[in-house]
Amino acid sequence: MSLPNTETIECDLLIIGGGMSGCGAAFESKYWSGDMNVVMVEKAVIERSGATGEGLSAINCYMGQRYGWNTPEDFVKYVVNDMMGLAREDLVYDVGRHVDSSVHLLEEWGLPIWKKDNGDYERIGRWQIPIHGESIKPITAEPARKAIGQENIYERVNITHLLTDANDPQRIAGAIGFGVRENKFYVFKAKAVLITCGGASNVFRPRSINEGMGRTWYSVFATGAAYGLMIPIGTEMTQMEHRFVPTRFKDGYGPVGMWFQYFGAKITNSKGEDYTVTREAELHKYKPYGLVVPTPTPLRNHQMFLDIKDGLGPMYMGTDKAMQKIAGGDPKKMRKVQEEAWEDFLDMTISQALTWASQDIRPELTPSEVVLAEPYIMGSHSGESGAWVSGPEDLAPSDYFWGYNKMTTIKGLFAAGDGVGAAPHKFSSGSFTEGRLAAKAAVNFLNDNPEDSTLNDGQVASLRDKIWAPLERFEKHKGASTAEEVNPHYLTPYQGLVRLQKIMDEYAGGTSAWYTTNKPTLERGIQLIELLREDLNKLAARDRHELMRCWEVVHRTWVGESHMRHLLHREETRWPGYYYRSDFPDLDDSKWRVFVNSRFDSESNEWELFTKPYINLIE
Ligand code: SFD
Ligand code: AMP
Repeated sequence: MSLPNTETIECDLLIIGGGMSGCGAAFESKYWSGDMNVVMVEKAVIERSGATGEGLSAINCYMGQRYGWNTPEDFVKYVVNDMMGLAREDLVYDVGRHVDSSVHLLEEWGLPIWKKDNGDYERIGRWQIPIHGESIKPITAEPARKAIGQENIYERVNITHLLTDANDPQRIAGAIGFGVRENKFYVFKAKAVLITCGGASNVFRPRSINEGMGRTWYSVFATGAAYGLMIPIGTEMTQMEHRFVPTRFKDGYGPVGMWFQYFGAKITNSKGEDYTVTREAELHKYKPYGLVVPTPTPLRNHQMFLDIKDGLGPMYMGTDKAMQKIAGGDPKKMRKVQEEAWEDFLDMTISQALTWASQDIRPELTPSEVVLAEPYIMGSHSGESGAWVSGPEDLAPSDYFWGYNKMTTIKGLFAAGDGVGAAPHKFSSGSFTEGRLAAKAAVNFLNDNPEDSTLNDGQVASLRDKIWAPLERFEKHKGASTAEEVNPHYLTPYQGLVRLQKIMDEYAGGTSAWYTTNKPTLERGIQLIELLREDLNKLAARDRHELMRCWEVVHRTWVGESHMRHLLHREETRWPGYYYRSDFPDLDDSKWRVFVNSRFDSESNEWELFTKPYINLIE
C-alpha cells in the first residue's frame, strides 16, 4: 500500500481548529494582518464544527458593562473563587475587558439575544444572557470564512502532529495531517501557529456506555487535540489535573444553569431535602472560597455528592415546582414557560428533549433526575486545563510574560479557548474573544519575526509513515482472523478508547471510583497508561474515518496521562466535588495555592512536573 500524495501549503499564520476561538482568530487576523497569509485547517466543516455545532441556549460570559452590571475586576474575583483560589488573573481580566464587544458583534451578525421590553438584554445569572442560539455556530463561522477567504480554509483535514523547526525544536514550523475524505497528506508550513482545537470529552468512561455511547455532555468531537498536539513537542502545560464534573440531567446530559438561575429550580433528594441547605455547614470547611456567593461549582457538586454517597438519591431537579411558580396559575404564562423550557434543550442539547419525550416527561408536571457526570478535561467552561501562555503586556507580571499575549512556551505557537490553561469561564463568547486576542498577538509576532521557519524533512517523512501505519497494519493482517475486530496483530481505535476510559475511570477518579484516587492508585494507573501508549503503536484502521479515530485516541491518551501525572503531583484535595485525593483529603493553601505545570521531553520520554506561583493582581 503506497503512501498518498502530499500537498504542502505555506502560510504566515496557521489556525488549527475552526471552533469558537478559531473563528474569532480568523475574523480578527484579517484586521491586523495586512497582506499576510492566514490559513485555517479544520477536521470538520466550520458552520457546524466544535462544541457549539449543536447550538447553545445562553452566552455564559458577558460583563454587561454598558448596563453597569459587572466590571472585568468583578469577573476576575468570581473566576478565581470558583476555581478555589487558582486562576491566572491577567488572562481572565484580558477576556473580561474585551468579551462584551465580541457579544455585540455576534448580535450584529444575527445572533438573536433575548431582550426586555425596553430593549436591554435579558439576564439569566450574573454573567449569563439567554439567546435563541441554535445557529450560533454558522453565525460565527460566516464572518470568519469571509475574513480569510474560502481558498484559505482547509476543511475535513485532521491534524495529527505539530512540526517543529529543523534548526530549533523550541520553535514552531507548522503541522501535518490527512484528508478525511481524500487520500492525501497535508503539510502546513507556517511561521506562527494558533491552536484552537478544543477540549476533551470521552477521556473518562462516560456514564452512557454501549447503547448510549456517543452521548456525553461536551461534544464527542472534542478529542483533546489541543493538548495531544502540544504535549508531545514539549509545550509547557498547566493545571492538567483540573477537570470539570458537570451536574447534568440524567442520560440526556441537559445543562442545569438555566434551570437553577432563570427558572429558579431546586434539586432535592429522595427525602425532599435541598443539599444546599442541609449541607451548608460543609462550605465552612473550605473557607474563604466556600463562603463566597455563588458557591464555587466544585463545592456545589460536593454537597450533592455527599447526599448521593449517603444513599439519598435519586436527585431530582424540581422543574415542575419552578414552572408552576413562574406561571402562577396563568395558562398563558405557563405556555410561555413551557416554550422556554423546551427551547433551552432544543437549542443546545437536543438529546435532553428526546429523553423527556421518550420518558413521557412533561417538565411542568414531572421533576427530572440529575446526576454528576463523568469528568471532562477542558479550559473554557468550569475547567482550567491547558497550555501555560504568556499574558498581555500591560497586565502580566514578569513570571507570566515572555513577549506575546497567548504565546505558549514554544516560540511562535499560540493557543486560545480550551487550549489555554488557568483561564476558565470563557465559554463560547470568551473563547471567541481569546481567539481574537491570540490572533492579534500572533500577527505582532510575525511582524517582529518575519523570517521563514524551516521544515525538518526527516521529521515530516517519518510522521507520514507513522500517520498512515494503522491503515497498512490492517491491510497486512486482516486475514488472520474471521472477525476484523478480533486480531492478534492489532487493536482497533474503539478498543484503544475503551481501554483508556477504563484506566481513567478506575485509577484517576472517574464515576465508578466515586471521583476518588490516591498516590498508589495513580502510580498504578500511570504504569497502565504507559503500556497503553506503547500499544497504540499497534492501532489498525479499516478506512480514513477510523484513521482519524486512531489519532483521536492517541490525543486523548496524552490528555489522560498528563491528567494523572498532575493529579499525582498536587498533594491536596483542592476541588472536592471534582475529585478527591483520599491520602490528602484537605485543601492546603499554605503549600498548594500554586499552579502545577508540566513538560514532556520526547527525547528522554520523561515528564517534568513543577509549580508556578499564583500572583494576585486584582484587589
Ligand atoms: O450550557 C480539529 N458551552 C457553552 N458556552 C456558552 O457560552 N453558553 C452555554 O450555554 C454553554 N454550554 C454548553 C457549551 C458546550 C456544549 C457542548 C454544550 C453546552 C452541550 C461551551 C462552549 O461551547 C465552549 O466553551 C467553546 O465552544 C470552546 O471554544 P474552542 O474554540 O476552544 O473549542 P470548539 O468550539 O470546540 O472548537 C474546536 C474546533 O477544533 C476542531 N478540531 N481541527 C483539525 N484537526 C484536529 N485534530 C482537530 N481537533 C478539533 C473542531 O472540529 C472544532 O471546530 S452550557 O453547558 O454551559
Ligand atoms: P451549566 O448549565 O451548568 O453549564 O451552567 C451555565 C452557567 O451557569 C455557567 O456559567 C455556570 O457557572 C452557571 N451556573 C450553573 N449553576 C449555577 C448555580 N447553581 N449558581 C450559580 N451559577 C450557576
